[in-house]
Amino acid sequence: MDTQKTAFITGATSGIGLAIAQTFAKEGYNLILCGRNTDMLDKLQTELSAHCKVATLAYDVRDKDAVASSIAGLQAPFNVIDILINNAGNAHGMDPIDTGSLDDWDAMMDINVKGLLYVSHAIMPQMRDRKSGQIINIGSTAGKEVYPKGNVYCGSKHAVDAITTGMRLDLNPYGIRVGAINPGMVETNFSKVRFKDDDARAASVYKGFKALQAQDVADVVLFAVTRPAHVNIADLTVMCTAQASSVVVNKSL
Ligand code: 8X3
Repeated sequence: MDTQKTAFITGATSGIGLAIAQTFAKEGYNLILCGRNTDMLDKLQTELSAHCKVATLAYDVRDKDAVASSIAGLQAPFNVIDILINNAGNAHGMDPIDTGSLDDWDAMMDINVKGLLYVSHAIMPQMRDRKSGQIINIGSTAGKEVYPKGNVYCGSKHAVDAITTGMRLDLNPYGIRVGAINPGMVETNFSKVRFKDDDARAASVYKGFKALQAQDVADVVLFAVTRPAHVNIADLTVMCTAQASSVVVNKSL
């Protein structure tokens, strides 16, 4: 990289976000890493500082005041954010719509949708004023199709899909690149969270085939941010070879 860019990554302490942080660090991006797990944020800051400058922000993305004040409080060089990776998000529960849990629904809409908006709201104005920047929202195949019992999770990811398009339209006058990377099944702690620490049920999701790994998605995100300035990866879906749709997965490969 000729000039050192700064990337802001939400949900950076595990899974896809962690892989993006580690990948970007090795490429020399300065990093602002966000998450709730302060121990992991401290550990990452120590580890990744060997490669780049690292700032950490510990907040719950659902807390709009904490999001706004912690981003407003960033000092140089972290107050100029070139790349925003809206990665934080999860599934909570997998129930038919008529028996779904309100707490699960709140968590998914608050984190996957409103959290993304709160963070973006705090960062988009500086990109607009500088007339440069890149925003990548980590969507999902669940934002492209709806599968049985996916209901509200799919709804939250469809919202991410629509919001990504809205951002691209409204930020177009300012030369800001906006795109979504939509992974299919990725073997992280995603299912462990979805199934509330039922390890056996979570492990069964990825049995019998080779799912995407977090690093596979991080590689795609790195590809998106290393394109020339006139190229915007607007909408990219990535699945493992065994997966053809949300419900068609070949477990005999
Ligand atoms: C994760 C993909 O199919 O587990 O966003 O919902 S899926």
